[in-house]
Amino acid sequence: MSPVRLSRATLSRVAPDARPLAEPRATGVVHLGIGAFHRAHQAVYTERAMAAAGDDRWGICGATQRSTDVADRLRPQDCLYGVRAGDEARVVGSVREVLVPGDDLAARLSAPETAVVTLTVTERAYRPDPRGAVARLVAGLRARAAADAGPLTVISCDNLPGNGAILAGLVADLCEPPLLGWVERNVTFPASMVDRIVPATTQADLDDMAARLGVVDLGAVVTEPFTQWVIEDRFAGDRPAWERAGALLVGDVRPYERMKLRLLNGSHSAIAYLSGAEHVSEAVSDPAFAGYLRRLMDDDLSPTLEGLAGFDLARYKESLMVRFANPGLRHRVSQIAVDGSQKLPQRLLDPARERLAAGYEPRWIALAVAGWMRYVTTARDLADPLAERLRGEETASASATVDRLLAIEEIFGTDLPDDPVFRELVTDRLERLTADGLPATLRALV
Ligand code: CS2
Repeated sequence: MSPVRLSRATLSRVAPDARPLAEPRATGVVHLGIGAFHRAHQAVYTERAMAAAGDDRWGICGATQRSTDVADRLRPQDCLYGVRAGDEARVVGSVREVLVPGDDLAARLSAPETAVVTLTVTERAYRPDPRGAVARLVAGLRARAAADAGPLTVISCDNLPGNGAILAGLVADLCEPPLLGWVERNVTFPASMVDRIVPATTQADLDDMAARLGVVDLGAVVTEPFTQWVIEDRFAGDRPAWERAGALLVGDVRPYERMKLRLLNGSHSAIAYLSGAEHVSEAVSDPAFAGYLRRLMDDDLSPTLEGLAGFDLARYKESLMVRFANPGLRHRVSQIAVDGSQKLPQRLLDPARERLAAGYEPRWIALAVAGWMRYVTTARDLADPLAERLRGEETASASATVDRLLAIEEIFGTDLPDDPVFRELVTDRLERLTADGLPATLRALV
């Protein structure tokens, strides 16, 4: 492996067609939560937008929430890093700066050149927390109001329905009245739907990137060719020309958001808690499990989607199966299994509710929920903000486990525990999974 590290000074070693498309001269975007997903998604759109529009004001200042790992990797590389999608690898040049906790994020957020803030802070960051990402954002807004630094658009890119409105509500909860008035006049919170599968980078990925670029890149990310970004067109001020990079600016994000959260993320969670596979591609290569996923999507999830007139849903679902099967993406199911208590409601429980209200049994959702219940009672080192309350006796009966977990209102609300159909379905599925295992359960049900 070449010992030379990627940086502006060593870019000449990289093949010309793999060099950055743009070299930003200002920092118009602040991003909270600069992980692999941001680097493979919004940062790529922003770079393409700058190149397409010949507008170099949209460099990104990325902030990390807890660790300094991303900063340690990117700072020595002048914030350059490679993205490989399929067989194509190239260096992305939109990130200009990485801040760690303790750095002056408020200064960036209150700089007049900053016009847009994007966030990928994961679902758990949208729980009230006076020290979390939202609090840091509010501190920045306070500084911006004091500096009278102009309007700002804040775009949540996390997998939550109505993510813009949720964020606006959390911000409002932390603002004192004069600040709240300023925010209402100067800041918008468009909703957005983001999609690109980005597995955590492995050492093998780093080695592969070094071989492709000819320089060592410790910030590399590997992703799939597919990418999608749908943004509610409600900007407070200036913005990158993201539509020139393929983003869709629309009046109403909801139909897209629901479709993606339920079909893609809902299937992902079902895979994570049920399949027992190590990688997503292995799970879907089992015909019985793939058959289950199709029933889940067709019978329980698709009927809950609306506002997609003219959209080829059958084709979308087929494309999801192909994306899941991608053998080049070593997407570990353990990565998806994290924080299930924060993911299940919008992915699987809302559609279950809607099916029940329409008089149908959400049979396949119930199996995925039972899979999650089995997972949280048997997993070691459960990564979930509710871990303490989720853990239970492995030897408890299925109905005792279902009773215990359904009672967690933050996850199941007050309606689902009261619904006898849902309770019975989940208990039946959990009994079968525990007694017979997944293959026999699928043979009996699908
Ligand atoms: C996944 C998502 O980890 C998870 O919960 O379902 O990260 C998924 O890969 C992305 O939303 C795809 O756009």
